[in-house]
Order: sequence, then C-alpha cells, then structure tokens
Amino acid sequence: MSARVVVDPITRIEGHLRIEAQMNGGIIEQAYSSGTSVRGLETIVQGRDPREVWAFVQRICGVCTLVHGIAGVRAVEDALDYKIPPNAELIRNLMIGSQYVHDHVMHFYHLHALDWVDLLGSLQADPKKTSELAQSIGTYAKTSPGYFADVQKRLKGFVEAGQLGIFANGYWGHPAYKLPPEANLMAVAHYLDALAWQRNVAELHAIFGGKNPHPNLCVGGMPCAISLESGKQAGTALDVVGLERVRNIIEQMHDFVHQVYVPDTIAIASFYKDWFQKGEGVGNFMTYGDFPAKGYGDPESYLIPTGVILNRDLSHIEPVDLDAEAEIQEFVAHAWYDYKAGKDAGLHPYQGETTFAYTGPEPPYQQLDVENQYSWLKTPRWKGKPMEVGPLARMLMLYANGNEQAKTLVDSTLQQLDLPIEALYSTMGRTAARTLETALIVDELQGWYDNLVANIKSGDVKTFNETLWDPETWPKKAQGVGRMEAPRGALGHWIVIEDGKVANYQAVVPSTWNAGPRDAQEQEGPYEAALAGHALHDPQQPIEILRTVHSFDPCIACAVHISDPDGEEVLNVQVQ
Ligand code: NFE
Ligand code: MG
Repeated sequence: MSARVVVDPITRIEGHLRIEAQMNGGIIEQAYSSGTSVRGLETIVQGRDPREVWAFVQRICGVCTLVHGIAGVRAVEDALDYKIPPNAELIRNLMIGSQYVHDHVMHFYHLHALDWVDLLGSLQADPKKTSELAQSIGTYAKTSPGYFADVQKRLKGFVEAGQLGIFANGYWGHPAYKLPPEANLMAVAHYLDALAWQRNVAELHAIFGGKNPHPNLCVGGMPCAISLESGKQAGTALDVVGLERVRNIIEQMHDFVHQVYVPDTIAIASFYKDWFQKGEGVGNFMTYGDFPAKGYGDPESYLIPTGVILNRDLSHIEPVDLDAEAEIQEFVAHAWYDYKAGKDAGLHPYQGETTFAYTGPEPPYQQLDVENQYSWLKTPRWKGKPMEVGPLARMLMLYANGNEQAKTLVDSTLQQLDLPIEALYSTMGRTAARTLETALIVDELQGWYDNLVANIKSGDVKTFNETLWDPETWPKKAQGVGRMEAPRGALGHWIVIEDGKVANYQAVVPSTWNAGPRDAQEQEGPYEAALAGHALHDPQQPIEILRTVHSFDPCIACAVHISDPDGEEVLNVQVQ
C-alpha cells in the first residue's frame, strides 16, 4: 500500500499545522510539515518607532505570551548598546523562567498527556489502588482514595451525559495506550489540577508586567517601579504585598513541578520505553542561551549556554554567532515566499525579506505540492544545517557543558528508567527533557527572587535606565539582535534601525526551526525527520504522529507569526 496520510489540523497545539505522511506499507517513508496560515507581523513594524515594536511583536503569540516582547526589547537594546539595570534583568529572568514553568506544565498535561493517557481507561481504575500508586511515586498532598474517586465520578458524569467537551476527540481505547487504569486516573486528576494551578502562575506576570497574557515591557528596563514604603506606591504595583505574592507563587510552582510533574513524567515514560527509540530527528541541536547573571551583553554569564551540537556529539560544541551573515539564514525553496535573489537564496535576518508568494492549490485541497512549495514557514538553517531547538537542545547543552544540576537530573532519570544517554534522542526523550528543564529552572527562580529582594533592601530600586530613551541620542544607523531561549527553543529578533525608525525586522522562531519545510538541498526539518520511519497501527487514528509532533510542543502562530484562529474543523484525517 502506498498512501498519503493527512492530518490537518494537528490538534492540541497552538496554530495551524498540517502533516502529510507518505506511507510505504504501514511505515511513514517521508513526512511533510506545513504551516497553513500567515499574517506577517514583521511587515507591520516596518517604519515604526523601535521603542514600541515589542508591543506589536509580542502579539505574534498568545501562548508564549512574553517571549517575543523580550526578544523585541533586547533587539533594540542590543542595537543601541543600551544597558538595563540589574533589577530589570532579574525581573526578566523571573518572568521568562515562570513562562517556562507555565508552558511546560500546560504542554505536558493539556496538550501532550492524552497521547499517552487513555481518558476512558481511567474509568476502570480502583481509586484506592490509584491512591497507593500516587503515594508511591510522589509527595503531592492530594493522594487520598476519596480525591481520585471524586475525579472518576465527575468523569463518569461527563461520559454518561455524552458531554466529553474538551475530551471529545481522543483515540480512546487505541491499543497504543499502555498505562494501567490507575495511572490513567492519576494523570487525569493531575490534568484537572494543573488547569487550576496555572491560573496562579500566570499572576506572576501580572504582578511585574501589569497583566497576562502580554505583560508590559519597555526598552531600557522594566516598567514596574518598586516601592517598599507602604502607602506611597503612587500608581506602581510592586510593593511588599506584590513581592510576597511572587514568593508564594514561586513556592507553588516549585511544589507542583517537583511533587507532580516530574514523578508523573517518569511514571508515564516507564510504560512507553519503546518511545525512547523513536522520533530522533535531525541530530543537530542549537541554543542561543539565556538567563544572564551579569547582563545580556555577557553571554558567558548565561545560565543556559550558547552553542551547536552536531551529529549528537556531546564532546564538542560549536560557537554560534548571531550576527554572522554566513551562519543563520532563512531559505524559502519550499515555502510560499519570494526572495529578490531567487528561491534558492539564503538570507541572514538582517537582510531578511517577507514577501508572500502563495503557489499552492486552491483550498479546499486534497494534497500539498510537496515537490515545490508547501508551507508558510520559512526554513532556517545554521551553516546550511537543520537544527533542533528547545528543551532537549538546552538540556544537552547544559549536560555537555558540565552543568552539575543538569547532569544529576539527566543521569538519575536515565538510571531510574534503566536507559542509556542515547535514549534522549527520541520522542519520549524530548518530552522528558522538557520536564527536567522545568525542574532545573523552577529551582533557579528562588535565587533570582532573593537577589532582587536583596537589591531592594540595600536601597537599589532602579528598574529603568533613561539614558538612551531619546531617539536624538541614537546613531543614524544601528542594528542588533534580541536573542533568548523561549520555552520552545532558540528565538531571535533582528532589527535594523535607520533615522530612529525600523528599517527591517525579522523574527526567526523556535517552531520555525523545528517545523520548517525542506531546504533547497531537500534536507528535512526536525519534525519531518523525526516522523520518518514511524509505523502507524491505524492510519485512521494516527496517534503515533501526534506523539512525535507533540513532543516538540508546536506553536505555529509563532512559526508563521499569525494570530487568527478560525478553527472550525476539529480533526480531519484523510487517507489517500
Ligand atoms: Ni508561540 Fe513560541 C515559544 C516562540 S514558538 S510559542 O516558546 O518564540 O516556537
Ligand atoms: Mg520570521
């Protein structure tokens, strides 16, 4: 049988992603990843005041709500060599770190878990045995048989009323589900708890940035004034009460991650050890680095280092230069864009172009023209090579750099699961790396908070540096890059400023690296490479595709910079 399996849209992600899988027998021979919608925020900011760009580009995405704003202000600060106060750097670290914790927990429970957890399978669970299981793996407060019996009762109510709601479209009962009923019930209970928990976590952004999603930022620092004199805040929010609330939220994040998320990941992974051998991807990994200890301008001080790992060789790290024209380039050979220099050209983001050129079939269509153009995502490459970015890349980079905590987390997890390090290069390895990264970052939050409070107590309440705020002080022409590690991976915004206005702006985004189409040399991107070789048990219920695609945590709004969800279709699997 030679068939094309089409999954469009892939659900439980952000944005519009289509996967086409060319089958050979029951095996995926070639996979094609396509972003199917576009808006073009890079063109919207042309000609604007660079100080307001962050507010536009932050709207690239409502999931990683913060990160494009941070990359946007950093790009301008880099271009102008604009230093920000240490308190602003600490507040940004706290906000970025909590974005990781929020995104990763939500991804695990609400976007990815149901690839592994059979919701309806949990109805057969014995609440008492579920309680014993929960007590054996973690220290979470909620482990009583009554708690699990309540969850099961609620679920039964939904099922009997025929109102599964958010759980309506699963492949329940698929033979690929391997968890015992009790593990299913435990995970479903934590799915519901994580929904309530994430609301509190989002509050941290609101305390520092006024709101969430899309907290307020500013070029030159942070727009939150600090005052510890009660009653004298004069319109500012960050006072004793706010800081105490931040401390409390950090504690809640810490507890949920260590008591629930980490043990659940290991428990679920232990039933799916074969998924540590599938979905390996391109084998190259890249990080831009983030969480400065001594300022953005000192990458040596970043908690997460910068670099490239090639062909899984952890003994050697290549440096990455984000300003070098020959290193990071975007290609459009298989994307619906045109370049003045032609379809085979690669452009560094400073010279990047955003010219739409749709050449695909008229919708509704059966199949994409994968020989030619098939995606709204461009194809980023580092020195011509595809790179996987994201939590796995970061954990490998930390591990290869000898970070003690990363080594302990990775080694102890592999030991518990009785797996070699090579197991990380896989679908489940990617998912486990995301969990371990969250454990690492959630432990850093307290330190940044303590440093911030110590600064304030010593009298340093400065969060904004006004010295370069006036465009009259800027050079006639300047360019810079705002780099960061977004939850889904390396993110860069490149800006060219001329006469105080944006002359060019390009965002190259984590999901573009991972989900982009083939390049002119026909090299697959990470999603495409990871899917090739998968056996599908039932092409009508391609849960295997979902598992591997979800392990990357796709965000297609980021990848093509769109925002308008029209999603009427729930899931359309075509087998042709
Ligand atoms: Ni819209 Fe994003 C993150 C960015 S994309 S989620 O994290 O940047 O991959
Ligand atoms: Mg872009």
